[in-house]
Amino acid sequence: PAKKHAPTKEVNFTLTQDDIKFFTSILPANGLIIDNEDDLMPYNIDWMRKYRGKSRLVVKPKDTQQVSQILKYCNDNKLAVVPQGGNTGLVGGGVPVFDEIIINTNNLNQIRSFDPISGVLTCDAGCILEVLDRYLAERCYMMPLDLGAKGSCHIGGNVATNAGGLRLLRYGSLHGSILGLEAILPDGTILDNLSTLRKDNTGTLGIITGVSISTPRRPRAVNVAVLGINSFQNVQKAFMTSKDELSEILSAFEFWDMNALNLLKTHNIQGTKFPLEDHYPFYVLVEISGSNKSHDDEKLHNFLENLLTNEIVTNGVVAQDDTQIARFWSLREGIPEACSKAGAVYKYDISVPVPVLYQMVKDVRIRLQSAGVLGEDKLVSDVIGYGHIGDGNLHLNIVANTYDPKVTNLIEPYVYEWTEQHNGSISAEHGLGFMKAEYLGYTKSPSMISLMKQIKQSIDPNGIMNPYKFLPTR
Ligand code: FAD
Ligand code: 2HG
Ligand code: ZN
Repeated sequence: PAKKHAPTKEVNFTLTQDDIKFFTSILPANGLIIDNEDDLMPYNIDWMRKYRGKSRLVVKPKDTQQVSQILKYCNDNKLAVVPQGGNTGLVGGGVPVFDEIIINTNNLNQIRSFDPISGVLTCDAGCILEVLDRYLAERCYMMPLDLGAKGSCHIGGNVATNAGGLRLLRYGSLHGSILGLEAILPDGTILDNLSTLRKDNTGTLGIITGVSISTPRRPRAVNVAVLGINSFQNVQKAFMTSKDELSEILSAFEFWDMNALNLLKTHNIQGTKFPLEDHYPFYVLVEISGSNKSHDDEKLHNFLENLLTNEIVTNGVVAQDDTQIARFWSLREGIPEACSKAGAVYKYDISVPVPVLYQMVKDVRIRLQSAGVLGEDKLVSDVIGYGHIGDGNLHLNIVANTYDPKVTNLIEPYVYEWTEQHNGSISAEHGLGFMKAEYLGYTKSPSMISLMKQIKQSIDPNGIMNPYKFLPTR
């Protein structure tokens, strides 16, 4: 992609025969990939196909000791590394920029313990989120986070990015549920349960190998409604009403716009059958989770009736069974996939006060239209707004045929400046990664950045750990 401030390579890396000898001596044949371009490709390129590195080596350690040995060797020999989980990150944090060695957590996939009384789960960092949730479901518990990438992302990657997701509204920030971490520092030191590492959410200070997490009891009664709404003003009113009327059973409040719906239909995501027939400017998915099905469903029905009577929503439907609940959710969760089908997608993940949240989408549309790049057969085909209203988190997706510097320059730094002017954050939940490293100044003060650089320097003096990410290089 076009980068205004492309980094220059800082840490040299030439894979020698001695290096290969070392890695093959500690890892089994299925624990590493060397120099096979086809096999390396899925690890070198990110989910959006936007960031592509040229690593010649992927290592897949199977335990903490191996991660420690690998990092010690890399540090001693000044070999740069990038930690990688499920590679579903959306800011280019988990793929190499140049030829850094990829340390992938696929083989760190053991559940270590679960205590059914406290609900505390301890597991390897490479466990897949959905696998953990299924394991917990059998024991009447659940993971305190859920996101569209659950089938691939690893809990270590979730913790490293402090992923938000679809139920942050109910269960809070993931870091609030993390009780302890096991992590390896760049020099190979194993830190066991060091609580200060709770704030190591960048993947630039160490590699998480184990996670201890407090999990909530799985609610017995869950239901979902989808609403069709005519204005963003009314989306906000519906949110306020949901807090009033659903209060303790409210577990998600998500929105998307009509453009997102059109894209879902165009790409027929999951054989999309939409619950509401007409097209509305905005859609909202409300989820409730409680313990008394008939009582909770009655609350949801009353809530919907109240919204309809007061003309806050134009239409609405409540799911009739678990299959419908899953189908409603698959619409919301399918939007990133639909956006990625067109060829290229510019993703911005911003926090702003809810009243101005959708204004960003409108302003970007106007800007791209005035520049003559938005429309059918133009560089940009669509500008989509969706996200987690409950958390004041907008996902702005700009759908294009290809990543083009002309488009990039129209959007960046415009989007970041807009966010700053509206007292927001340029990185609500996806992290900074490679994408936003040079823009950290929009979110943090110079003194804060300087302190962060000092911390990084003291823990990773050779700069081997995920270089070019998170912190500005200049
Ligand atoms: P990767 O992509 O592999 O890595 C992400 C970052 O973490 C990189 O910087 C990497 O170096 C670092 N890292 C990975 N593992 C470790 C480790 N063990 N130790 C140290 N650092 C590590 N995010 C949200 O917040 N909310 C959402 O709702 C959401 N929905 C998504 C939906 C889709 C369809 C997709 C594709 C992504 C979504 N994401 C969402 C992005 C989200 O950040 C990731 O899905 C997830 O948290 C990353 O996990 P991963 O294992 O794939 O990490
Ligand atoms: C979501 O909420 C994810 O679906 C992905 O955070 C958002 O792709 C995006 O922009
Ligand atoms: Zn999100």
